[in-house]
Amino acid sequence: RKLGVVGVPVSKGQRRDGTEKGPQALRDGGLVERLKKIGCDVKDHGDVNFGYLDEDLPHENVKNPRNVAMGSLRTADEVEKCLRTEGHCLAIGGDHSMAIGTIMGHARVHPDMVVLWIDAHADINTPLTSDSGNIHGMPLSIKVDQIAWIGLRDVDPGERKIIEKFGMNAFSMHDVDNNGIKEILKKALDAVDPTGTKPIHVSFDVDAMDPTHTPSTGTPVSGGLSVREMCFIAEELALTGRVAMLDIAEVNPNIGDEKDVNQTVNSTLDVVSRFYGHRRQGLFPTNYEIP
Ligand code: DIR
Ligand code: MN
Ligand code: MN
Ligand code: MN
Repeated sequence: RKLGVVGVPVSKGQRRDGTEKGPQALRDGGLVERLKKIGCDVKDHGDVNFGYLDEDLPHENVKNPRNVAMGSLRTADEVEKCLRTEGHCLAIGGDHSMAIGTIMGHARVHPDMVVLWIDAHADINTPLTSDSGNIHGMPLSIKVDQIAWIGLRDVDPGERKIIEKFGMNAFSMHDVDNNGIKEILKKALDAVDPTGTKPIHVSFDVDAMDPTHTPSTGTPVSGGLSVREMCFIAEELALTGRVAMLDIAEVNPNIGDEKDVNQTVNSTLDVVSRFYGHRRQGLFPTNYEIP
């Protein structure tokens, strides 16, 4: 199957440098080779230009508003082009403000798409509810019923208030512990796509996983999803055949030592390949015969 890769090297959506190196770390970890090996016809579009303005004063409490906004528009254009040519787009970031552009680009191509946000954080702050002023905590400020979360365990008071006020579909680690990942994934999918017909946008912040698997990330929170639970999510979603777009956010090679970075990249790539058909039960190429 055809798949385009777009690098989104943004780091101005949060306070730590390093996520701009996420796309290269994932490529160096063998992303494209791994996808080709499982039969994907991969085209790497390279990185979106995140050339930064030097002067970017905060707007109220929001940090780097111009840089993030300009990069997001370029991201949206590149994602739109990719989806129109390859039909499937994998966006590798970059902090999670990358999703402003990827969702914008995706929505231009599939206005009926729904979002599964897999993250320790809800990222639905607005400039009014945000304590940090970091845009990576705000990319979802516009969506209401086309989104479900899985993996939450660090939700700000204003975010919780928004979720309850609008009756949004937020599944925390408590829910995963209570019902198991299979049931929670089903609930999340039923909530956003009851007819099972819509294009799916998966936005995967690697801090959704436990920091033992993905230590090199800016805001780790203990008690996260295991690689096994993430692999299950990815395999099940791959079986729907409807994942049009996948974001990988918040890999930060500046955090931790070399071992931490390798661990983070490898756990992430193990999951990514499951989104594209690499099943734990095993695979064989078409026409393969036992020798
Ligand atoms: C926090 C942290 N809720 C904020 N958000 C993070 O800054 O708005 N998102 N880390 O991934
Ligand atoms: Mn291109
Ligand atoms: Mn996030
Ligand atoms: Mn997060």
